[in-house]
Amino acid sequence: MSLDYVKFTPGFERFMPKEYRDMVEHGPFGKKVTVSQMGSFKEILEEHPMCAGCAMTLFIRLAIISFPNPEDTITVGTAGCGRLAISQAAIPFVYGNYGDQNGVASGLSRGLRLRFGDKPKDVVVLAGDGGMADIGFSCTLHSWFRREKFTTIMLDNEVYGNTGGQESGMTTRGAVLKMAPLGKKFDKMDMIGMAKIAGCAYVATVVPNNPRRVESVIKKAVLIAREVGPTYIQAYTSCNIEYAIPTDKVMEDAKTVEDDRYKFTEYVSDEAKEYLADRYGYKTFLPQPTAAVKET
Ligand SMILES: Cc1ncc(C[n+]2csc(CCOP(=O)(O)OP(=O)(O)O)c2C)c(N)n1
Ligand code: SF4
Repeated sequence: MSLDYVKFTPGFERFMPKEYRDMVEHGPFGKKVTVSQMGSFKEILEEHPMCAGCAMTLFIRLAIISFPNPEDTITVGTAGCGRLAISQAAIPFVYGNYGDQNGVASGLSRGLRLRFGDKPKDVVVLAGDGGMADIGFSCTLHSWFRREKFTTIMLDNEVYGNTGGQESGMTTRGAVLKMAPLGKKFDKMDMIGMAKIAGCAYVATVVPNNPRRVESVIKKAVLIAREVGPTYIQAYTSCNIEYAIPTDKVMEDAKTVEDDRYKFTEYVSDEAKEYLADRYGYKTFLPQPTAAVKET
């Protein structure tokens, strides 16, 4: 985990596979790339076996491009569709039992801090709504209550996509799915509210059809998790298969859902605001001068 693992051993350049040479020469490691430059550099995640048009894949690509230091980042995941793509990425991916991702990430993050001290090594959990809010719920919540310093990103497709359409706690009330034919009887879980109560220093909701916004929230979440506390991003990443969304309408659906019930929200704790402003120059978080009171 450093720039060294994406460098050639002198004298071996020409023996390396083309994919590897491309990654070293045209990849994002050690450079600052942005989502606006997509298509002009070799991405850490390019090939994957997910369904055509899957919004989750687009979101994962955007998220990985947005990592502030990809060469110093470890992703953690679990069973579910997302791992099929994340495990193809050219950065380390830790895969445990279904639902234990925030427990694994807690140990990993602590271990990396002991081993590398002040040099930031970012730990980012990327997992589905079932893995995070259902079977992994206690691991998720307890990691936040313990104020573990890493980022948790929910790939919220509002269904168990990988196993063919069971309802999850994040499915909306009334939704009819292949394996929930009578419609879900309970409300979508308020993981955003729970993240705030449990002590996350940064909490945001986002959809993938606004790449610059995705980039902005991922960067802030990862930077804050380095020193301030846990951060949580909940991303609407529709499952076009289980919700029968035509491939060419996936982004349209994301926009409709965003306008309707998945609006962009961002919560930044005061400590996190101060940290982002002081350490990383986020001027919007600097205290604003109060307007002079006009004397009458
Ligand atoms: C302990 C355990 N129970 C069940 C499974 C089967 N399983 C694999 S993926 C999955 C559901 C995934 O749903 P979600 O976490 O929402 O992710 P998605 O596939 O929708 O992205 C289940 C139940 C498993 N792998 N391990
Ligand atoms: S089943 Fe759904 S979430 Fe999974 S890869 Fe296919 S479209 Fe994406």
